Order: sequence, then structure tokens, then C-alpha cells
Amino acid sequence: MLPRHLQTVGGRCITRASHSRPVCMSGNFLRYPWWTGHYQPFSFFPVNNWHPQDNSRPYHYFGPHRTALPGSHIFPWFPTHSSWLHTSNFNMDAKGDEPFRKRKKGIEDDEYRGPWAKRPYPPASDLRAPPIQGTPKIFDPTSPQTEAEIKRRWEDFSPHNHERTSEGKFDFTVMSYNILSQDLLEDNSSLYSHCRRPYLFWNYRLPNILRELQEMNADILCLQEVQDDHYQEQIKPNLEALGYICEYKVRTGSKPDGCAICFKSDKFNLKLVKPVEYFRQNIALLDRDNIGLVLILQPKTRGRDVPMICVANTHLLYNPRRGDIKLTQLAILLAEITEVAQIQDGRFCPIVLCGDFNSVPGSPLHRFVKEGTLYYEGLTIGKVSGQERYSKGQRILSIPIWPKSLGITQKCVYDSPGKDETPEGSLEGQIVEKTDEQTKEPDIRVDSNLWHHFSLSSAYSHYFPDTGMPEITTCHSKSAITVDYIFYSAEHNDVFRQPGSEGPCNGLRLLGRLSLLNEQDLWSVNGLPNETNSSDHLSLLAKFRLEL
Ligand code: KL2
Repeated sequence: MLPRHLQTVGGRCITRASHSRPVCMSGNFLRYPWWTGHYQPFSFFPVNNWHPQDNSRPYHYFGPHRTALPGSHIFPWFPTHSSWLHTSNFNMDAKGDEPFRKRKKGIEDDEYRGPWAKRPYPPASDLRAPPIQGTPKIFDPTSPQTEAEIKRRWEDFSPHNHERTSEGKFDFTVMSYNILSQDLLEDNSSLYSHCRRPYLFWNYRLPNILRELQEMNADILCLQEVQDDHYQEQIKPNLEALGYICEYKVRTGSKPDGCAICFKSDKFNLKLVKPVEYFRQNIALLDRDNIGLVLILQPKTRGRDVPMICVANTHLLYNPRRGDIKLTQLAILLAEITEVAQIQDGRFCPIVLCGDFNSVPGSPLHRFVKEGTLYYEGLTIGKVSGQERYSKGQRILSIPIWPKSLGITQKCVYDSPGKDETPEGSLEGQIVEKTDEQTKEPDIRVDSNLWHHFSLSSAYSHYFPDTGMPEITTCHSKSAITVDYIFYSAEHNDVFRQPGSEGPCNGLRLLGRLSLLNEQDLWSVNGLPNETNSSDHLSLLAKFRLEL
């Protein structure tokens, strides 16, 4: 039995201003099918991840301190109320309310107004954001002022949560956020048919996204689906103005989005940047253009021998049927992390691995990240990510999954002599030295096990402890699931440490996180994106402590 205060953590908190209607059972909500999810609650994650000793009390993240955020002058259109997620101000049942349709690329927002021009609604050209600074956010003046709100709560796991970073400790926050590239939004417009069209214009969404980034004020941002031109012209300059140093890796191929890692220049020194491409010209399996990005950062703090941290960010392939590709992309990323995060004696600096993995909690891919091993014999490629209950990818994973020519072993390290030693007590991956060849390259008797070298825990629990309902990180017309994660190397004492993992001696301790929502809460604010939340993903935010 959980302590009473924990039973409310992460649940919804809906407040209503006068004249508002109850939001949770709104017409909009009822019009959308309840996404049953892929798993019965509790089936994969017993919710007893919550530590019974935790006596912290959650509070609303955007409390009174909100107006005192540093640099808030940069975005003068910030709403002054404290809502975080809003219901749409607009009644979706209104006649003539057209769903957003796929539009021809390059058409200006105001040219595309169509039926909206007849409505008492600000012309779409007014929704074009200024060059980031200046114009107030525009609301529909004719709509009823419903002020239903859902607040995300800060879940605090630290007994000394107000303590500032002090001697021997380095606290920092990490956000992972898929901001929904405009290009992909327009390519997959059927996913957003539930949205009011003007809320889908980039020039409407951008200020919201920047506001959110500024309000969260994370020390490290791991962003996915960052469109190249928006990054260069808008996102990077604005984040730099907020004190971030930004690194970016665009996808290979023709899709113009990528991953960014931005960090506060007063908190970290940049030691290394490693862009990671998953595309391989000569390997049929790796014909997709997803990418990752890995940084090594050194905390700026007094004292010698300050440990580095490794921050990795990725957006794995979406295709629910191609778990073989997803696992191989992940193996490449893990091999790259192994290369750069190794300090000495096979030990690694603490790792924070963020991203959109396009895989749900409890899926084989997710379990592989957390458990460090995956037995995949007989597993169909459509089951790897768990995105679809009845998956169409019926082909069984080949053994090995990727060809040897990739140069990565089943332990997700680059293939070179001596790197692929069998873990103690393991029956797998036996190495037979070739004595009759000049090369010392080991010949690995492959079996159906994958391994990796890290002990990674998830900053989120994936189910609410009080209801067993799934946490949702992405919600649009076709699905509402968790696909985004913040994994980290948990230290010995961390209460969320993945059971069975040893954890590095100087790992990270999870001090807190911004709660997620369940699907019902999200549909009560018209799903995502909506008026205030301008991506089809929610941001994830976690606070860590590094013992120096
Ligand atoms: O699920 V995502 O959205 O993590 O938010 O990652 C991919 C999908 C992203 C990059 O490929 O584009 C979205 N059906 C639904 N979503 C799609 C599809 C599709 N067929 N193709 C791409 N995406």
C-alpha cells in the first residue's frame, strides 16, 4: 500500500474557472475512442517503483515563482495565468469546423485560410509568429472563455529539495521533448484531424514551444523532430539568448528534421560532440535516415576530477513493423556511447539517454534498454516496439539481427579484438580465436541474445501508482502511448534503480520529475497539439544529482 500522498502523484488536477464546463467528460473526449493501450496495467511494471520512504509532497510545478523566471522578458506574450494544459477555447462540434488537411508544401498560412476567412476569427496571417519576440499570443475573441486546466505536478523525491547545488553535489535538470516538426505534421496531417487548424501553424506553435522551454528552464534539453530551418533561424538563436549552447544533428536523406542537445553554458563545458547516423549505404537493413547525437559534458563546479556525464539523444524509426531496424539503430547508438563514455577499466561515466524510441514500456526494445539483455529468438519484428497490439510485421528476427559487416557485436560495441568478452556467468557470446588466420579478429558464435554494457533506469514509472493507468507521452488521433524516455545511470542508492543492475559508483540520483498525464486527461484538453501545448508529445523533465 502506498503512502496516501503518493496515491495522488501524477494524477490529474483539473481546475475550473467560473463559467467553465467540466472538462473530463466533454463532448470532444467522448467522440474519441478510448485507447485501450497495449498492456493491462501492472502487467509489465508493478507500480511499486515508488519508494515507501519518500515523504516528499508534490506541488504544482508552476507555482508562484513562475512570474520570477529569469529572462521572461524575452517572451512578452506569456500568458499570466498559471494553466499548463488547456482545453480548447473552441467548440469542436461547431458546424464548419474543418479538420486540418494535408496542404501543399510552401503555401503560406494565410493563403490556406479557406473557410476560416468567413469566420470571425483572426486571419491566419495574424497567427504567423513574429520573429520570435514581440506580438502577444492571439486567442479567439468570440470563443467562450473556458479556463479548464490540467496542471502537471512536480514529483519530488529529494528530502532536501530546496537545497541548492552545494559542495560535493551537482544537481541538474534534463528535458526530453519531441517538438513535432512542421514538415512531419503536414506529411501526417490525418493524425491531427482533431485539432483546430490554426493551432497547427508553425507560427502559432513556435512561441508556445519556446515558452515551454523557457519555463522549464532545464539545464540540458534533448529535442527531437527539430526542423533544420526552424532550428537555425529561430530555435537556436532563442535558446542561445537563454544561455544555452546548442548542438544539432539533422537526419540523413530528405526529411529536414533532427535532434538537438542544448545545455546551459554556465553549468557545463562541452568536451565532445558525436553525431550518429544510422544509415549505411551497403546494408539493406539500415536504409533509414534516423539519427542520434551524443555529447560529453563536464559539470562546471569547483574541485578537481569532476566526473563527466554522457548525454545521448535519439529518435528511432517510427515504423511499428520494423523492430529489426529499431534494434539495430539502438545498437549503433549504444556502440557509440560505449566509445565515448568509457573512462577507465571498462567503466563508464554516468549516462543520460533521452529520446523518442517509438517503443512502448514493456516492449522488448524497452526491456532491452533497461535490463541490458534481450533474448530474441522467435520474436517477430512487429512485436519489438509494442506500438501495435496486432502487429503486421510477422517475420521473425534473424539471428544475428544485423550483418557482421556493420562491425557491431551482439553486445552493442564496435567489433574489435578483446571487446566482446562474455559476461561472467553467461552462456552466450563465446569467442573462438581464429588460429589459422592472420587476423586476430574473433569469430563470435552468435546466439539470440543482445547485451549492452550500461545499467540504465527510467526516470518515469510508466504507470500511475494509484490507478495503474498508463502515462502518456504522445497523443494524437491514432494513438496515445509512451514512446519518450529519459534513461539514466542510477547510483546505488537511487530508489528508481532498475532491479538487478549494479550501477556505477558515481551514478545519478533521481531527485524529481514533472508528472505525465493519462489519456483521459489529455483528451479532456482536446488531445495534442492543442491551444497551449504545441506538440503531439509532452515534454519529460527530470532532476538528477551527481555526487562529486
Ligand atoms: O510516433 V513519432 O511520429 O515518435 O511522434 O515518430 C514518427 C511519427 C515521425 C518521424 O518519422 O513521424 C511520424 N503514421 C504515424 N506517424 C508517422 C507515420 C505514420 N505512417 N510516419 C511518420 N510518422
